[in-house]
Amino acid sequence: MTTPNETEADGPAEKIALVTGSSSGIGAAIAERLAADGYLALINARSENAGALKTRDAILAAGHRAELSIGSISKVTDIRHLFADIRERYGRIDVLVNNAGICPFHEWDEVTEEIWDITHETNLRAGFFCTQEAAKLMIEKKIAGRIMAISSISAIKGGTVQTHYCPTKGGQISMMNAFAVCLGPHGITCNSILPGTIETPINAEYLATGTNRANLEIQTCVGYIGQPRDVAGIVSFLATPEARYITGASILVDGGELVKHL
Ligand code: RM4
Repeated sequence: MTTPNETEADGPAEKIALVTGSSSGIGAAIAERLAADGYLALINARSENAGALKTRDAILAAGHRAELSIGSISKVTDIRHLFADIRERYGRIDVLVNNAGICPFHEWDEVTEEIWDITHETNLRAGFFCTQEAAKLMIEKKIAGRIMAISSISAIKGGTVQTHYCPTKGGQISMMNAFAVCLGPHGITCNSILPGTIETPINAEYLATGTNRANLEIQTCVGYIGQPRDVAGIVSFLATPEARYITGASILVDGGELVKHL
């Protein structure tokens, strides 16, 4: 049996990393970081929007490689199209970061079936079927790949306006754990990253409201809110051969929010 990450791929030497939802925020920072690490970063967004173009152009301007991989991942058929395109264009995938996510803030008694469904489709179901497609291609090409989910501290900690969102984040962890068991024999690792509050468009309005920012800052050990690059660093490490023995792990990147009891 080959040692994980020592398998030889039969595709081109170029390594491919797909980051779902990478037109802004944490996803964009991850794509930039993986491109800086030498991957051809595939920027995914629902449509060829300004953010996706900006992310790609920033990577190219830095002298690294990126291409757009546009397509919705909310329906399983769309996901299969996206991966068929990746297979045709590159013939391989080395890293999949299941990052796409939404967090429509709503009080628990205002959550409708539609809000529940779209949150679960985007945050959990899409990650499952992207992982299924990526893993098939990795196994076929004998690639000791890396699969990650950008979960959240909210998988563990409740949030007043996140009752529908928290279970999607918990689900991502158990899903990565289950995939870690299935894919470990192929040298593929599956891990979850749990960011705390990170400054991104998803929470820009929330952070700008009243004392929300100050309240969140004080909840951390370090006294400030994290930046997208703080999450990109751990993704970068998990993608390396040095991280071959880390699988089924849940890694907090929260400025110590979870351990600080006020
Ligand atoms: C996170 C966590 C953060 C919030 C985001 C939108 O997973 O709960 O505090 O800013 O969701």
